[in-house]
Amino acid sequence: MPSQTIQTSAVRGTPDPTSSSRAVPPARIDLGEIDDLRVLDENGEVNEALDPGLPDDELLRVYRAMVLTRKFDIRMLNMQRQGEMGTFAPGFGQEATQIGQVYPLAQRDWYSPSYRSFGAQIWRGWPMDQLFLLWDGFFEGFAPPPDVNDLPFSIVIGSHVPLAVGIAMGIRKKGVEDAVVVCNFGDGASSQGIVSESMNFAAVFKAPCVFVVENNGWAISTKLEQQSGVTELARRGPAFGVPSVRVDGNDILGMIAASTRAVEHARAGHGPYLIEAVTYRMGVHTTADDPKVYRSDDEVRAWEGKCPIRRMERHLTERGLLDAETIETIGTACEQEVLAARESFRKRAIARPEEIFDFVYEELPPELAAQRDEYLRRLGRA
Ligand SMILES: Cc1ncc(C[n+]2csc(CCOP(=O)(O)OP(=O)(O)O)c2C)c(N)n1
Ligand SMILES: [Mg+2]
Repeated sequence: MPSQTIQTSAVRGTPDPTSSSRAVPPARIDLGEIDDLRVLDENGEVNEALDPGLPDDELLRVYRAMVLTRKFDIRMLNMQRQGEMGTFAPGFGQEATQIGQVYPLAQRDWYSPSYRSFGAQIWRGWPMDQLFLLWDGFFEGFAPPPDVNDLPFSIVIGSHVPLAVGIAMGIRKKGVEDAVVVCNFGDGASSQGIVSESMNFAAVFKAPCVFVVENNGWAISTKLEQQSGVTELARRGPAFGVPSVRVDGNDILGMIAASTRAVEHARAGHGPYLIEAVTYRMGVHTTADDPKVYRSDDEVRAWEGKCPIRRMERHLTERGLLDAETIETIGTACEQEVLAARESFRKRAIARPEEIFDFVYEELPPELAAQRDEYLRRLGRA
């Protein structure tokens, strides 16, 4: 990405000695150079010089992970529309961003995600039946599985970013291992003050934390341009002293190259790194949203041609690793895996309505105890 300058308009209230109508000359802000990264273009062509060079079985593994993510996504949306699932945040279109950001992590590393991250969570080892439980409101869905060093995701946007930096500081202070933390958040979250504070703190104290801002252009119905003075969000990093890269988030190989570079940097003790993954949310913000109200069909159509899965399919077909039959076989196997998880979820999803009284007070106040008794009577359970 070339150096960019912004011209500011005249500063309001600046005294002009010669004329009240003459504006002061606009100030220029030099935003400096930022790396722009794309390995796999929309036609499936690879830039050999930047290719992270994954072996064939790994290429197929990341392709399959993206397909599984999409199958899970579509199934969960159908379940929600049929009344079997709670409100959730689909990730349709952001599969490469998801898988790419956690690809270089080892088991000892940590992941602190926001809510649109089930693709990465599945890659990290979260069973899909547990993720179904989670989105259907069962609290046991939230607990990270044993041996998975993840935090439960955050819905309060930006709130999990300082926690990620805190974990990274803990790793650094203990000084016993070279683990790193990856933390993702959206373009909207990036405007929260706590995200800036976290990046600054991480830079000063060299916390081994990789920040991934998933720039999908929208924070619900708020366009990026309406909430950020700089729309290439990677440009924020250098101001904090955080090396940064802007990557095509629909390019799985670009994402893997960027996150590998960032994780190696943090692991080597050089401190944090910022990845801006430029992507697009193809579907609804959550199942409670209707994006037709605020964005055009043309905008969505323009992104259809950038589909991360289609692009990888073209590339792997060109390499002789996929053909129509294997694409079909992988798709069917992923679908079967999701359906098996749904069966397991259905067995476990036994609602316990009385629980709503259980977790606020250690000892229930008398008026709530009375309400509980009445509620249970009405449910026919007492
Ligand atoms: C602190 C806070 N304010 C407002 C909300 C309501 N809210 C939920 S998602 C969202 C938009 C977030 O957009 P972005 O960070 O770009 O992530 P995306 O949903 O696009 O992945 C908002 C405002 C919230 N969850 N937390
Ligand atoms: Mg967004």
